[in-house]
Amino acid sequence: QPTLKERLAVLIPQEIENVKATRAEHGKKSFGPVVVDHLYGGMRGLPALIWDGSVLDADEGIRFRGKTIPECQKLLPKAPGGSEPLPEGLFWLLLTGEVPTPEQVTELSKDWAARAAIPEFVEELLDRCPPTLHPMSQFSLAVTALNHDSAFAKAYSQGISKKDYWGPVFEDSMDLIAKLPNIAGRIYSNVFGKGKLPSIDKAKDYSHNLATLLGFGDNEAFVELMRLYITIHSDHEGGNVSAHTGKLVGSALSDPFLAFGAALNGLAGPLHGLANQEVLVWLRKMQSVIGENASDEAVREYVWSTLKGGQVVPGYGHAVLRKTDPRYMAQREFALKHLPEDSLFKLVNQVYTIVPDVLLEAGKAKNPWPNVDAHSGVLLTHYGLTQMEFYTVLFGVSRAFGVAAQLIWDRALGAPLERPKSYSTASIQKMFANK
Ligand code: FCX
Repeated sequence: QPTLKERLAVLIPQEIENVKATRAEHGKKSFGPVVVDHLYGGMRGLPALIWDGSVLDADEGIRFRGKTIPECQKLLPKAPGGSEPLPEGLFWLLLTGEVPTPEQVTELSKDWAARAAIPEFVEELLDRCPPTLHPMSQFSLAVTALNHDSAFAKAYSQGISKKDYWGPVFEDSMDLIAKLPNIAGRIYSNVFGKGKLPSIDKAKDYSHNLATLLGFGDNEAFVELMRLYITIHSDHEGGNVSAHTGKLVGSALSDPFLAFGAALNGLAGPLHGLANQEVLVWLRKMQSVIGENASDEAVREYVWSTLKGGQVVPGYGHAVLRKTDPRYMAQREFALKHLPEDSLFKLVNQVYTIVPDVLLEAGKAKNPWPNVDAHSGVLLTHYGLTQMEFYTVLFGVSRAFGVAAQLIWDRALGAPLERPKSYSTASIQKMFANK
Protein backbone atom coordinates (compact mmCIF):
# COMPACT_ATOMS: atom_id res chain seq x y z
CA GLN A 1 0.00 0.00 0.00
CA PRO A 2 1.39 3.44 -0.91
CA THR A 3 2.29 5.95 1.77
CA LEU A 4 0.60 9.35 1.80
CA LYS A 5 3.58 10.99 0.09
CA GLU A 6 3.74 8.27 -2.60
CA ARG A 7 0.03 8.66 -3.27
CA LEU A 8 0.41 12.45 -3.53
CA ALA A 9 3.28 12.07 -5.98
CA VAL A 10 0.82 10.25 -8.27
CA LEU A 11 -2.06 12.69 -7.74
CA ILE A 12 -0.14 15.94 -8.18
CA PRO A 13 0.62 15.69 -11.93
CA GLN A 14 -3.00 14.67 -12.55
CA GLU A 15 -4.26 17.66 -10.58
CA ILE A 16 -1.95 20.05 -12.40
CA GLU A 17 -3.60 18.93 -15.66
CA ASN A 18 -7.04 19.14 -14.06
CA VAL A 19 -6.46 22.74 -12.97
CA LYS A 20 -5.09 23.64 -16.41
CA ALA A 21 -8.21 22.21 -18.08
CA THR A 22 -10.52 23.96 -15.58
CA ARG A 23 -8.84 27.29 -16.20
CA ALA A 24 -8.88 26.80 -19.97
CA GLU A 25 -12.61 26.07 -19.92
CA HIS A 26 -13.85 28.37 -17.15
CA GLY A 27 -11.04 30.83 -16.55
CA LYS A 28 -12.85 33.86 -17.92
CA LYS A 29 -16.27 33.12 -16.45
CA SER A 30 -17.76 35.55 -13.93
CA PHE A 31 -19.16 34.82 -10.45
CA GLY A 32 -21.17 38.05 -10.62
CA PRO A 33 -20.33 41.64 -9.84
CA VAL A 34 -17.98 42.94 -7.19
CA VAL A 35 -19.68 45.87 -5.47
CA VAL A 36 -18.23 48.58 -3.28
CA ASP A 37 -19.88 47.00 -0.20
CA HIS A 38 -17.61 43.97 -0.61
CA LEU A 39 -14.63 46.21 0.09
CA TYR A 40 -16.18 47.72 3.22
CA GLY A 41 -17.94 44.53 4.33
CA GLY A 42 -15.03 42.26 5.14
CA MET A 43 -15.28 40.72 1.64
CA ARG A 44 -18.20 38.64 2.93
CA GLY A 45 -19.22 36.14 0.24
CA LEU A 46 -16.70 37.41 -2.30
CA PRO A 47 -15.40 34.46 -4.35
CA ALA A 48 -11.64 34.85 -4.09
CA LEU A 49 -9.78 31.67 -3.13
CA ILE A 50 -9.20 28.08 -4.14
CA TRP A 51 -9.40 25.65 -1.21
CA ASP A 52 -9.57 21.98 -2.06
CA GLY A 53 -9.96 20.19 1.28
CA SER A 54 -13.44 21.40 2.13
CA VAL A 55 -16.32 23.56 0.96
CA LEU A 56 -18.91 25.15 3.24
CA ASP A 57 -22.57 25.31 2.28
CA ALA A 58 -24.59 27.96 4.13
CA ASP A 59 -27.45 25.57 4.93
CA GLU A 60 -25.81 22.20 5.03
CA GLY A 61 -22.48 23.06 6.67
CA ILE A 62 -19.05 21.68 5.96
CA ARG A 63 -18.11 18.85 3.61
CA PHE A 64 -14.59 17.49 3.67
CA ARG A 65 -13.74 16.53 0.08
CA GLY A 66 -17.46 16.21 -0.57
CA LYS A 67 -18.19 14.21 2.58
CA THR A 68 -20.39 15.44 5.45
CA ILE A 69 -19.36 14.96 9.09
CA PRO A 70 -21.72 11.96 9.58
CA GLU A 71 -20.30 10.43 6.38
CA CYS A 72 -16.75 10.90 7.67
CA GLN A 73 -17.78 9.34 10.98
CA LYS A 74 -19.05 6.33 9.06
CA LEU A 75 -16.33 5.96 6.42
CA LEU A 76 -13.02 6.89 8.03
CA PRO A 77 -11.02 4.23 9.92
CA LYS A 78 -11.49 4.04 13.69
CA ALA A 79 -9.26 2.92 16.54
CA PRO A 80 -9.83 -0.67 17.75
CA GLY A 81 -12.94 -0.50 19.90
CA GLY A 82 -13.52 3.15 19.03
CA SER A 83 -16.42 4.68 17.13
CA GLU A 84 -15.11 8.15 16.20
CA PRO A 85 -12.97 8.72 13.08
CA LEU A 86 -9.21 8.92 13.47
CA PRO A 87 -7.97 12.39 12.43
CA GLU A 88 -5.11 10.67 10.61
CA GLY A 89 -7.71 9.39 8.14
CA LEU A 90 -9.28 12.81 7.84
CA PHE A 91 -5.89 14.31 6.95
CA TRP A 92 -5.45 11.67 4.26
CA LEU A 93 -8.92 12.50 2.95
CA LEU A 94 -8.25 16.27 2.97
CA LEU A 95 -5.04 15.77 1.02
CA THR A 96 -6.06 13.12 -1.49
CA GLY A 97 -9.85 13.08 -1.62
CA GLU A 98 -9.59 9.36 -0.82
CA VAL A 99 -10.56 7.30 2.21
CA PRO A 100 -7.43 5.51 3.44
CA THR A 101 -7.22 1.92 4.59
CA PRO A 102 -6.82 1.18 8.33
CA GLU A 103 -3.21 0.14 7.60
CA GLN A 104 -2.43 3.46 5.91
CA VAL A 105 -3.88 5.29 8.92
CA THR A 106 -1.78 3.20 11.30
CA GLU A 107 1.33 4.08 9.29
CA LEU A 108 0.45 7.76 9.58
CA SER A 109 0.01 7.44 13.37
CA LYS A 110 3.45 5.86 13.57
CA ASP A 111 5.02 8.46 11.30
CA TRP A 112 3.62 11.33 13.39
CA ALA A 113 4.70 9.69 16.66
CA ALA A 114 8.22 9.34 15.25
CA ARG A 115 8.30 13.05 14.35
CA ALA A 116 6.71 14.28 17.60
CA ALA A 117 9.73 15.47 19.58
CA ILE A 118 10.25 19.24 19.74
CA PRO A 119 13.69 20.89 19.82
CA GLU A 120 15.11 21.57 23.24
CA PHE A 121 15.25 25.32 22.63
CA VAL A 122 11.50 25.33 21.94
CA GLU A 123 10.92 23.51 25.23
CA GLU A 124 13.04 26.15 26.97
CA LEU A 125 11.23 28.93 25.17
CA LEU A 126 7.93 27.60 26.50
CA ASP A 127 9.31 27.01 29.97
CA ARG A 128 10.38 30.64 30.13
CA CYS A 129 6.97 32.05 29.21
CA PRO A 130 5.18 33.53 32.21
CA PRO A 131 2.07 31.46 33.04
CA THR A 132 0.13 34.69 32.61
CA LEU A 133 0.93 34.73 28.87
CA HIS A 134 -2.16 33.42 27.10
CA PRO A 135 -1.74 29.79 25.94
CA MET A 136 -2.50 30.85 22.35
CA SER A 137 0.38 33.37 22.37
CA GLN A 138 2.69 30.65 23.69
CA PHE A 139 1.38 28.26 21.05
CA SER A 140 2.04 30.67 18.21
CA LEU A 141 5.52 31.50 19.56
CA ALA A 142 6.50 27.83 19.68
CA VAL A 143 5.10 27.02 16.23
CA THR A 144 6.86 30.02 14.70
CA ALA A 145 10.13 28.93 16.33
CA LEU A 146 9.88 25.49 14.66
CA ASN A 147 10.85 27.33 11.49
CA HIS A 148 14.42 26.90 12.79
CA ASP A 149 14.41 23.37 11.30
CA SER A 150 12.19 23.95 8.26
CA ALA A 151 13.07 21.63 5.38
CA PHE A 152 11.45 24.05 2.94
CA ALA A 153 13.31 27.15 4.19
CA LYS A 154 16.56 25.21 3.92
CA ALA A 155 15.81 23.83 0.46
CA TYR A 156 14.79 27.29 -0.75
CA SER A 157 18.01 28.85 0.47
CA GLN A 158 19.87 26.14 -1.42
CA GLY A 159 18.02 26.96 -4.65
CA ILE A 160 15.27 24.33 -4.97
CA SER A 161 13.31 24.35 -8.23
CA LYS A 162 9.66 25.51 -8.12
CA LYS A 163 8.36 22.16 -9.28
CA ASP A 164 9.90 20.47 -6.23
CA TYR A 165 8.53 22.84 -3.56
CA TRP A 166 5.83 20.48 -2.41
CA GLY A 167 8.25 17.80 -1.17
CA PRO A 168 9.85 19.78 1.68
CA VAL A 169 6.53 21.55 2.35
CA PHE A 170 5.01 18.10 2.83
CA GLU A 171 7.79 17.16 5.26
CA ASP A 172 7.38 20.42 7.20
CA SER A 173 3.61 19.96 7.33
CA MET A 174 3.96 16.44 8.68
CA ASP A 175 6.46 17.68 11.27
CA LEU A 176 4.18 20.57 12.19
CA ILE A 177 1.15 18.35 12.87
CA ALA A 178 3.29 15.75 14.63
CA LYS A 179 4.86 18.25 17.04
CA LEU A 180 1.67 20.03 18.12
CA PRO A 181 0.69 17.56 20.88
CA ASN A 182 4.05 18.03 22.60
CA ILE A 183 3.75 21.81 22.34
CA ALA A 184 0.14 21.82 23.56
CA GLY A 185 0.96 19.39 26.36
CA ARG A 186 3.89 21.46 27.55
CA ILE A 187 1.85 24.67 27.57
CA TYR A 188 -0.94 22.96 29.50
CA SER A 189 1.48 21.50 31.98
CA ASN A 190 3.43 24.74 32.48
CA VAL A 191 0.46 27.07 32.75
CA PHE A 192 -1.73 24.86 34.91
CA GLY A 193 1.00 23.27 37.01
CA LYS A 194 0.58 19.71 35.88
CA GLY A 195 4.19 18.63 36.38
CA LYS A 196 6.39 16.43 34.21
CA LEU A 197 5.14 15.51 30.76
CA PRO A 198 4.72 11.86 29.81
CA SER A 199 6.30 10.83 26.53
CA ILE A 200 4.65 9.96 23.24
CA ASP A 201 3.74 6.28 22.87
CA LYS A 202 4.75 5.23 19.35
CA ALA A 203 2.13 2.48 19.33
CA LYS A 204 -0.76 4.87 19.99
CA ASP A 205 -2.74 7.09 17.64
CA TYR A 206 -2.36 10.89 17.51
CA SER A 207 -5.41 11.72 19.62
CA HIS A 208 -4.49 9.16 22.24
CA ASN A 209 -1.05 10.72 22.57
CA LEU A 210 -2.51 14.22 22.75
CA ALA A 211 -4.89 13.08 25.50
CA THR A 212 -2.00 11.43 27.37
CA LEU A 213 0.09 14.60 27.23
CA LEU A 214 -2.82 16.51 28.73
CA GLY A 215 -3.15 13.92 31.49
CA PHE A 216 -6.34 12.24 30.20
CA GLY A 217 -4.84 9.27 28.33
CA ASP A 218 -6.51 6.73 30.62
CA ASN A 219 -9.96 8.04 29.90
CA GLU A 220 -11.13 6.27 26.72
CA ALA A 221 -14.15 8.57 26.33
CA PHE A 222 -11.89 11.64 26.41
CA VAL A 223 -9.61 10.02 23.81
CA GLU A 224 -12.66 9.43 21.61
CA LEU A 225 -13.67 13.05 22.17
CA MET A 226 -10.24 14.19 20.95
CA ARG A 227 -10.65 12.09 17.77
CA LEU A 228 -14.02 13.67 17.04
CA TYR A 229 -12.87 17.13 18.14
CA ILE A 230 -9.84 17.23 15.83
CA THR A 231 -11.83 15.82 12.92
CA ILE A 232 -14.62 18.39 13.08
CA HIS A 233 -12.35 21.39 13.85
CA SER A 234 -9.77 20.56 11.17
CA ASP A 235 -11.03 22.55 8.24
CA HIS A 236 -13.85 24.96 7.35
CA GLU A 237 -13.02 25.99 3.79
CA GLY A 238 -10.53 28.74 2.99
CA GLY A 239 -12.04 32.12 3.79
CA ASN A 240 -12.13 31.99 7.59
CA VAL A 241 -9.44 34.03 9.33
CA SER A 242 -7.10 31.19 10.35
CA ALA A 243 -7.27 29.25 7.09
CA HIS A 244 -6.98 32.31 4.94
CA THR A 245 -4.09 33.67 6.98
CA GLY A 246 -2.19 30.40 6.63
CA LYS A 247 -2.72 30.41 2.88
CA LEU A 248 -1.86 34.09 2.51
CA VAL A 249 1.38 33.88 4.49
CA GLY A 250 2.30 30.63 2.72
CA SER A 251 1.85 32.39 -0.61
CA ALA A 252 4.93 34.50 0.19
CA LEU A 253 6.78 31.15 0.37
CA SER A 254 7.06 31.49 4.13
CA ASP A 255 7.44 27.91 5.37
CA PRO A 256 4.52 26.00 6.98
CA PHE A 257 5.66 26.87 10.52
CA LEU A 258 5.64 30.61 9.80
CA ALA A 259 2.37 30.32 7.90
CA PHE A 260 0.63 28.32 10.59
CA GLY A 261 2.04 30.50 13.39
CA ALA A 262 0.32 33.42 11.70
CA ALA A 263 -2.89 31.40 11.31
CA LEU A 264 -2.87 30.73 15.06
CA ASN A 265 -2.72 34.44 15.81
CA GLY A 266 -5.93 34.85 13.84
CA LEU A 267 -7.55 31.88 15.53
CA ALA A 268 -6.78 33.56 18.87
CA GLY A 269 -9.33 36.32 18.20
CA PRO A 270 -12.66 36.26 20.12
CA LEU A 271 -14.79 36.38 16.96
CA HIS A 272 -12.99 33.27 15.69
CA GLY A 273 -11.42 30.40 17.67
CA LEU A 274 -11.25 32.16 21.02
CA ALA A 275 -15.05 32.02 21.02
CA ASN A 276 -14.83 28.52 22.56
CA GLN A 277 -13.17 30.06 25.62
CA GLU A 278 -15.61 32.97 25.57
CA VAL A 279 -18.62 30.64 25.62
CA LEU A 280 -17.51 29.02 28.85
CA VAL A 281 -16.63 32.38 30.41
CA TRP A 282 -20.09 33.63 29.42
CA LEU A 283 -21.91 30.55 30.75
CA ARG A 284 -20.07 30.70 34.06
CA LYS A 285 -20.75 34.40 34.40
CA MET A 286 -24.41 33.79 33.68
CA GLN A 287 -24.50 31.11 36.40
CA SER A 288 -22.89 33.49 38.85
CA VAL A 289 -25.51 36.15 38.11
CA ILE A 290 -28.73 34.14 37.80
CA GLY A 291 -27.68 30.97 39.63
CA GLU A 292 -27.68 27.35 38.52
CA ASN A 293 -30.90 25.74 37.27
CA ALA A 294 -32.25 29.18 36.38
CA SER A 295 -35.59 29.57 34.59
CA ASP A 296 -35.88 30.13 30.84
CA GLU A 297 -37.06 33.63 31.59
CA ALA A 298 -33.93 34.42 33.62
CA VAL A 299 -31.69 33.03 30.86
CA ARG A 300 -33.56 35.05 28.24
CA GLU A 301 -33.09 38.21 30.28
CA TYR A 302 -29.39 37.47 30.67
CA VAL A 303 -29.01 37.04 26.88
CA TRP A 304 -30.74 40.37 26.37
CA SER A 305 -28.44 42.04 28.91
CA THR A 306 -25.44 40.75 26.93
CA LEU A 307 -26.80 42.27 23.73
CA LYS A 308 -27.78 45.53 25.42
CA GLY A 309 -24.25 45.77 26.79
CA GLY A 310 -23.02 45.94 23.19
CA GLN A 311 -21.47 42.46 23.36
CA VAL A 312 -21.96 39.42 21.14
CA VAL A 313 -23.40 36.15 22.39
CA PRO A 314 -20.38 33.91 21.93
CA GLY A 315 -20.89 30.65 20.05
CA TYR A 316 -23.83 31.99 18.04
CA GLY A 317 -23.89 33.39 14.52
CA HIS A 318 -21.61 32.72 11.57
CA ALA A 319 -20.25 34.59 8.60
CA VAL A 320 -21.35 31.87 6.14
CA LEU A 321 -23.62 29.36 7.91
CA ARG A 322 -27.35 30.03 8.07
CA LYS A 323 -28.40 26.92 10.00
CA THR A 324 -27.23 25.12 13.14
CA ASP A 325 -23.61 24.12 12.56
CA PRO A 326 -23.27 20.35 11.95
CA ARG A 327 -20.12 20.57 14.08
CA TYR A 328 -22.39 21.65 16.94
CA MET A 329 -24.72 18.75 16.19
CA ALA A 330 -21.87 16.21 16.16
CA GLN A 331 -20.81 17.39 19.60
CA ARG A 332 -24.39 17.33 20.83
CA GLU A 333 -24.71 13.71 19.68
CA PHE A 334 -21.50 12.92 21.55
CA ALA A 335 -22.87 14.57 24.70
CA LEU A 336 -26.18 12.71 24.43
CA LYS A 337 -24.24 9.46 24.20
CA HIS A 338 -21.60 10.07 26.88
CA LEU A 339 -22.85 12.76 29.28
CA PRO A 340 -26.62 13.22 28.97
CA GLU A 341 -27.00 14.12 32.64
CA ASP A 342 -24.19 16.72 32.81
CA SER A 343 -25.58 19.93 34.29
CA LEU A 344 -23.56 22.24 32.04
CA PHE A 345 -24.74 20.26 28.99
CA LYS A 346 -28.29 20.88 30.18
CA LEU A 347 -27.53 24.61 30.37
CA VAL A 348 -26.06 24.54 26.83
CA ASN A 349 -29.31 22.91 25.67
CA GLN A 350 -31.40 25.47 27.50
CA VAL A 351 -29.40 28.29 25.92
CA TYR A 352 -29.93 26.63 22.50
CA THR A 353 -33.71 26.87 22.95
CA ILE A 354 -33.53 30.57 23.88
CA VAL A 355 -30.71 32.43 22.10
CA PRO A 356 -31.89 32.00 18.46
CA ASP A 357 -35.26 33.62 19.24
CA VAL A 358 -33.59 36.51 21.04
CA LEU A 359 -31.10 37.10 18.22
CA LEU A 360 -33.95 36.98 15.69
CA GLU A 361 -35.95 39.46 17.74
CA ALA A 362 -32.90 41.72 18.12
CA GLY A 363 -32.83 41.60 14.32
CA LYS A 364 -29.15 42.10 13.55
CA ALA A 365 -27.39 38.74 13.31
CA LYS A 366 -27.90 37.10 9.92
CA ASN A 367 -27.57 33.69 11.53
CA PRO A 368 -29.11 33.16 14.99
CA TRP A 369 -27.97 29.53 15.28
CA PRO A 370 -25.09 28.04 17.29
CA ASN A 371 -21.67 27.37 15.78
CA VAL A 372 -18.98 24.85 16.73
CA ASP A 373 -17.75 26.91 19.69
CA ALA A 374 -21.08 26.86 21.53
CA HIS A 375 -20.57 23.21 22.43
CA SER A 376 -16.92 22.27 22.67
CA GLY A 377 -16.15 23.71 26.11
CA VAL A 378 -18.88 21.81 27.92
CA LEU A 379 -17.48 18.48 26.67
CA LEU A 380 -13.93 19.32 27.78
CA THR A 381 -15.18 20.58 31.14
CA HIS A 382 -17.09 17.36 31.71
CA TYR A 383 -13.89 15.32 31.60
CA GLY A 384 -12.02 17.70 33.88
CA LEU A 385 -10.31 19.90 31.31
CA THR A 386 -11.75 22.95 32.98
CA GLN A 387 -9.10 25.56 32.07
CA MET A 388 -11.00 27.51 29.45
CA GLU A 389 -8.01 29.65 28.41
CA PHE A 390 -6.61 26.44 26.96
CA TYR A 391 -9.57 25.57 24.74
CA THR A 392 -8.46 27.49 21.66
CA VAL A 393 -5.14 25.62 21.69
CA LEU A 394 -7.07 22.43 20.95
CA PHE A 395 -8.87 24.21 18.12
CA GLY A 396 -5.40 25.23 16.88
CA VAL A 397 -4.03 21.69 16.95
CA SER A 398 -7.00 20.65 14.82
CA ARG A 399 -6.86 23.57 12.39
CA ALA A 400 -3.29 22.62 11.44
CA PHE A 401 -4.72 19.65 9.51
CA GLY A 402 -6.71 21.78 7.10
CA VAL A 403 -4.15 24.56 6.70
CA ALA A 404 -1.27 22.11 6.17
CA ALA A 405 -3.19 20.15 3.53
CA GLN A 406 -3.84 23.31 1.53
CA LEU A 407 -0.26 24.57 1.91
CA ILE A 408 0.99 21.33 0.33
CA TRP A 409 -1.42 21.65 -2.58
CA ASP A 410 -0.69 25.36 -3.04
CA ARG A 411 3.01 24.66 -3.46
CA ALA A 412 2.33 21.58 -5.63
CA LEU A 413 0.12 23.60 -7.97
CA GLY A 414 2.33 26.67 -7.99
CA ALA A 415 -0.23 28.96 -6.33
CA PRO A 416 0.92 32.55 -6.77
CA LEU A 417 1.64 35.25 -4.23
CA GLU A 418 -1.67 36.67 -3.00
CA ARG A 419 -2.06 40.34 -3.82
CA PRO A 420 -5.65 41.64 -4.03
CA LYS A 421 -6.26 45.28 -4.90
CA SER A 422 -7.18 47.80 -2.21
CA TYR A 423 -8.71 51.27 -2.57
CA SER A 424 -9.07 54.31 -0.35
CA THR A 425 -12.48 55.86 0.31
CA ALA A 426 -11.28 58.97 -1.55
CA SER A 427 -10.33 56.89 -4.59
CA ILE A 428 -13.73 55.17 -4.59
CA GLN A 429 -15.52 58.53 -4.42
CA LYS A 430 -13.43 59.79 -7.29
CA MET A 431 -13.95 56.65 -9.37
CA PHE A 432 -17.75 56.89 -9.11
CA ALA A 433 -17.95 60.72 -9.06
CA ASN A 434 -20.25 61.13 -12.03
CA LYS A 435 -21.71 57.62 -12.27
N1 FCX B 1 -24.40 38.07 19.16
C1 FCX B 1 -24.71 39.37 19.00
N2 FCX B 1 -24.66 40.01 17.84
C2 FCX B 1 -24.30 39.29 16.75
C3 FCX B 1 -24.00 37.93 16.83
C4 FCX B 1 -24.04 37.31 18.10
N3 FCX B 1 -23.73 36.04 18.28
N4 FCX B 1 -23.67 37.48 15.61
C5 FCX B 1 -23.76 38.54 14.78
N5 FCX B 1 -24.13 39.64 15.48
C6 FCX B 1 -24.24 41.02 14.99
C7 FCX B 1 -22.89 41.46 14.47
O1 FCX B 1 -22.04 41.85 15.52
C8 FCX B 1 -23.26 42.56 13.52
O2 FCX B 1 -23.51 43.71 14.29
P1 FCX B 1 -23.13 45.18 13.73
O3 FCX B 1 -23.98 45.37 12.53
O4 FCX B 1 -23.47 46.06 14.87
O5 FCX B 1 -21.67 45.15 13.42
C9 FCX B 1 -24.59 42.07 12.93
O6 FCX B 1 -25.09 41.09 13.88
C10 FCX B 1 -24.46 41.39 11.58
O7 FCX B 1 -23.45 40.39 11.66
P2 FCX B 1 -23.51 39.09 10.73
O8 FCX B 1 -23.44 39.53 9.31
O9 FCX B 1 -24.66 38.24 11.14
O10 FCX B 1 -22.20 38.31 11.19
P3 FCX B 1 -20.70 38.50 10.67
O11 FCX B 1 -20.53 37.69 9.45
O12 FCX B 1 -20.33 39.92 10.62
O13 FCX B 1 -19.90 37.85 11.90
C11 FCX B 1 -19.47 36.25 13.60
C12 FCX B 1 -19.90 36.46 12.15
C13 FCX B 1 -19.24 34.77 13.83
C14 FCX B 1 -18.18 37.01 13.86
C15 FCX B 1 -20.59 36.77 14.53
O14 FCX B 1 -21.77 36.00 14.33
C16 FCX B 1 -20.20 36.75 15.99
O15 FCX B 1 -19.60 37.71 16.48
N6 FCX B 1 -20.54 35.64 16.75
C17 FCX B 1 -20.12 35.48 18.14
C18 FCX B 1 -18.65 35.04 18.19
C19 FCX B 1 -18.48 33.62 17.71
O16 FCX B 1 -19.20 32.71 18.12
N7 FCX B 1 -17.48 33.38 16.86
C20 FCX B 1 -17.09 32.03 16.41
C21 FCX B 1 -17.43 31.76 14.96
C22 FCX B 1 -16.91 30.48 14.36
F1 FCX B 1 -17.62 29.40 14.49
C23 FCX B 1 -15.43 30.29 14.55
O17 FCX B 1 -14.71 30.91 13.76
O18 FCX B 1 -14.96 29.59 15.45
